[in-house]
Amino acid sequence: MTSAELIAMEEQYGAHNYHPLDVVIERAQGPWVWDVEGKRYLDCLAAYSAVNQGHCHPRLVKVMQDQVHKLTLTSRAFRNNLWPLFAKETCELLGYEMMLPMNSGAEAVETAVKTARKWGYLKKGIPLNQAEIIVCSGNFHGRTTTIVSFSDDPDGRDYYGPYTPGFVMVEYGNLEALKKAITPNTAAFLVEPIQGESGVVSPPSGYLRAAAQLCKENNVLLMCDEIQSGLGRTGTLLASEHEGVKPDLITIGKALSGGMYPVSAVLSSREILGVFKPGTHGSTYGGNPLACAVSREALRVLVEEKLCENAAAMGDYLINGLRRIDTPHIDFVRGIGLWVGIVLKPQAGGARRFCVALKERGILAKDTHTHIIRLAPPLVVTKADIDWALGEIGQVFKTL
Ligand code: IF1
Repeated sequence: MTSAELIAMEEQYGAHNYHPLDVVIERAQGPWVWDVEGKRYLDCLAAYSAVNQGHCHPRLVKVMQDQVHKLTLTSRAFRNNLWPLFAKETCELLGYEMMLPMNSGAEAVETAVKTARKWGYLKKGIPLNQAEIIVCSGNFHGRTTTIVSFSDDPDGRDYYGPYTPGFVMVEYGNLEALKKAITPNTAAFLVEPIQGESGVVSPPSGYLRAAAQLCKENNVLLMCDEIQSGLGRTGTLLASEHEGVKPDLITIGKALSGGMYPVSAVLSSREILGVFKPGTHGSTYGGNPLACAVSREALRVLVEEKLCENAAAMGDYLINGLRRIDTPHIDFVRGIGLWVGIVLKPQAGGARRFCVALKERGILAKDTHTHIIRLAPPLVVTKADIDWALGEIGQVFKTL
């Protein structure tokens, strides 16, 4: 079937909760994808950083294939031989004592919210049902009814009420606002070290470090959502490392399985995750052996192929190259590691038309917040790939 036929079918039978670019992808390898007509594109979204290791990484494909013949799901009613190893290796790699496995990112964030509340009542002594969690403006943590309850994005939030209470929003990057919002009932501060959906927005330097200190002084848990920022994207295993911060709790997902399968987790201390007793939380697929097998390998690939280092080096190279593009349309380029936002001037006519033009030239990128082109290729991209992409991007800015 042709792209046009498949697009028409999707529009007829698929709910319209997305507005994808009109490219119908059929296969992929590393940072490259091919559409049904055989045209090749450089994937500069990497499935929102889920395929940091590159598409269809041979080691991940092999592990998936091998494990699928052996054991895929036991449920947590019984033990499996891989969950202990996945838990131990992930805790050791990221420096935490304990881990709770889920599937989607939203489920990991829900787990973090539950952890904070329960810790607040059982350990901090907050009066029952009074716990508050502080969140940031511009946040994106997922799409469950509770999570959209503390979003300020009208598209993601409107008409899904009644909303879950217990969340207080402060301006992202504003330390004074955070200080003012903390009360004796504050259980946790939930924050993305860098905001993806807002167009790769870093808070002022020192913010996360000072926030961590504030949390410590007030016995408030610092919970960092590293689902998108973590696992190499910014040039380090966790984005919070850039500020020398070790959060009390982190959520990870996306690249945890290298795009093979939804796997997410919450990592924290024994003291904090110890609030969960048998029967108080769980998931049918959480910690399943197929997920454990592929995620163990996905983490090994990150480390052994030095993908953090490559993200840092290639990210600098990409950002510098973009800053040299001579065009009236670009206001400025920002980013960290291989996570880059090209912020266009208002008169450029919006980022979407640039993304459509980039697609025509073989580059897949996603616009965000109207005026920002986001580039976040798999961390396996090479200097040659980026040189080629810079040439094409330069041409797009010349012709539009
Ligand atoms: C969509 C954004 C990216 C996340 C953080 C939790 C989740 C996400 C920091 C939930 C998910 C995605 C999902 C995707 C769009 C997207 C996104 F633009 F909306 F913000 F990546 F930039 N925490 N991010 O970024 O994880 O439940 O989806 O596994 O269309 O919803 P999930």
